[in-house]
Amino acid sequence: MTNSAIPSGVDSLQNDRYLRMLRGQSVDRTPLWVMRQAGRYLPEYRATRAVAGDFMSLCRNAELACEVTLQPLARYDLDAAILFSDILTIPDAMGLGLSFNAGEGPVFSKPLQSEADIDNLPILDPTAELQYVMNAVSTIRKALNGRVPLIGFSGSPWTLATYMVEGGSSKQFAKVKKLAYQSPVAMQKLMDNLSENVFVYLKAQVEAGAQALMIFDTWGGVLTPAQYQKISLDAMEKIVSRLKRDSVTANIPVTLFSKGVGEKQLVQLADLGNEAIGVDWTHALSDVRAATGDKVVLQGNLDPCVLYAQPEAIRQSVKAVLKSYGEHKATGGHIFNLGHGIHPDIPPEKVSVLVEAVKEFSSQYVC
Ligand code: 1CP
Repeated sequence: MTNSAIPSGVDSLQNDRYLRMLRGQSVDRTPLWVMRQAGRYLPEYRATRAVAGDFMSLCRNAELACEVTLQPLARYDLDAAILFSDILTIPDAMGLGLSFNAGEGPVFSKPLQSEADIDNLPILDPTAELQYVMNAVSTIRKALNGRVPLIGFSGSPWTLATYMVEGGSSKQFAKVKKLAYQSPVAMQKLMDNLSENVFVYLKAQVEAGAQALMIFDTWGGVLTPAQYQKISLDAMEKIVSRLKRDSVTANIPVTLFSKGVGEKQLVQLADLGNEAIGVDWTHALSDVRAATGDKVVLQGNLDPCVLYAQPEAIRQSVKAVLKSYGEHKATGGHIFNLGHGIHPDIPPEKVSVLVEAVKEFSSQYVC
């Protein structure tokens, strides 16, 4: 399925606030979406997941993946939808044996254990092993019918590598960092393979109907500044430059999100030809804005734990994030989001408080 297969005109965007911000056009208020907006904090998500059986079956079923993508939009006035899928679809398609055990994170039965394992990694055909993701994208795009734009995504090569080498979630990242220090050549081969795979995967998502892209570098912050540059940033730079040189993806806005990195690293991340960067809650948007000089749009950065607070405190925190970014200029800009994904035990009503507060307080800042 390609973009041309989607009836033109049928879905000219009714709400294009998110894309306008990324293109440097004027908006009436700050655009807003919520990382992990479809997920376990919503009872209707838990119900659909139970119908699917398990998490990967939900991702593999285009109709159900579409249903959960649209669930948060039925509750809240959000300005973008994000494909319901996971970053671990790529290593799963490579045959690493992904499973999600109840109450635990992801587990790979065949993690990368040797240089030979890395040498044998394929370049995937996204219209073969990952066709189910593209089916979900085109199904969601049709169902949205132009209501809001659809964001496609991937993990960054480094963040994917952490799961592939550790065999799942990690606290210390000792195995993957050991690989980086002991076998830098093998590490580079892994980054090169994943850069290629992420590029073709994101391009295929655009061909299937994704209107913006985001790369999640969730574990960029566990690297030293030098390694961050050499390993994670370098791989993301290759992907962005491929996307910007390809006629299919050249005009698709790209957001890069490295969680847990310092301000210098955010400045580097803003300099790869991408339109936006994600900012976690450990930074003040005012500092990041001053450091990046309105070069890119900043997305973020309310602490997800603020949603545990009482409604009035949430409203004040939303105000503080908007004020920290400050008044928009012709370049740069702000897309409101959390600084990381919403926690599964947040009452859904708290998200309404957040959304209404962004709508109420943000129009004074935009241009
Ligand atoms: O139902 C369940 O129990 C599964 C929980 C869940 C969900 C809802 C997982 C497993 N993935 C997802 C969906 C998901 N994952 C989305 C959907 C779109 C949305 O935002 O609404 C996205 C964008 C992701 C991306 C993702 N998966 C990231 C990057 C973003 C981030 O949150 O940092 C990462 C690191 C993953 C790995 C992953 N998948 C699932 C879990 C529980 C994890 C994290 C494990 C860990 O902490 O290491």
